[in-house]
Amino acid sequence: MSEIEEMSVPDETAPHYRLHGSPDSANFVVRMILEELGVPYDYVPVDRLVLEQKSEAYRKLNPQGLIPVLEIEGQDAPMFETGAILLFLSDTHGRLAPDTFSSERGRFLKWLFFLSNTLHSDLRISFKPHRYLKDRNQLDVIAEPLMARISTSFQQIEKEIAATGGPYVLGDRLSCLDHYLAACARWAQVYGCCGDWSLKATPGMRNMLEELELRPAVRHACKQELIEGSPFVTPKAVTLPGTTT
Ligand SMILES: N[C@@H](CCC(=O)N[C@@H](CS)C(=O)NCC(=O)O)C(=O)O
Repeated sequence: MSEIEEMSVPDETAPHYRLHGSPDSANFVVRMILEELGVPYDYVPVDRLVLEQKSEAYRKLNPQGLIPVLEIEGQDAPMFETGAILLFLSDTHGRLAPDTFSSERGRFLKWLFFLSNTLHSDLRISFKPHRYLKDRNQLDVIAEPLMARISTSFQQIEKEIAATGGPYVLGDRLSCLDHYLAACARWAQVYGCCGDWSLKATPGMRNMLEELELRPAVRHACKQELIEGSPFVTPKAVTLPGTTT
């Protein structure tokens, strides 16, 4: 059975999931993984235009007022933090992450935390830099060093792909790292406001993104997230009012 066929087998024993999100926000990563795993889930739209994520009701799910949240049947609290959700889903379904005691586990974990703590966190600043400045006119102060940090992070992953021989971050094995990285590459190209970043200097990553775009689960997730065309290699922003990361 090919990997793509294998991805579409539904897991009948999966707990019930409710994903809260808004088009092309971090829930996109979680949705790609749910689609890859072939597990059923409900989707609860959060209207960012009216700042629904900051409402009292939503903050009961995530006190930070951030998207996404995944409610999981059998868990005693809703989950937030994209990286944690990916780890939970991959481990629960035994796919898209190396097993706990495998020799690749440490490598997987360090890159998952790197994506979450460093790359995604820096990207968040680049999407809304004014939140980190007293004065909007001070954007120049952080724009260049921030973009340098983001480019360096992508370069570090590019080097890892070269070291493992690719095509994926872990080498020949697809994992949720690839989906998380792909979304970061997408957002860096369409939503950053501190300078241009492109795939020109990361050919290994570009190759992985080209493959990922063809996966039925990824294409289905994009459709649900209102993402049109090539999501990662030549991405276009979702123009729905209120949609930015
Ligand atoms: N560290 C969080 C970051 C989540 C995040 O940045 N969410 C954005 C959407 S992509 C959000 O909720 N933005 C709305 C806001 O800041 O009010 C995670 O990994 O889940």
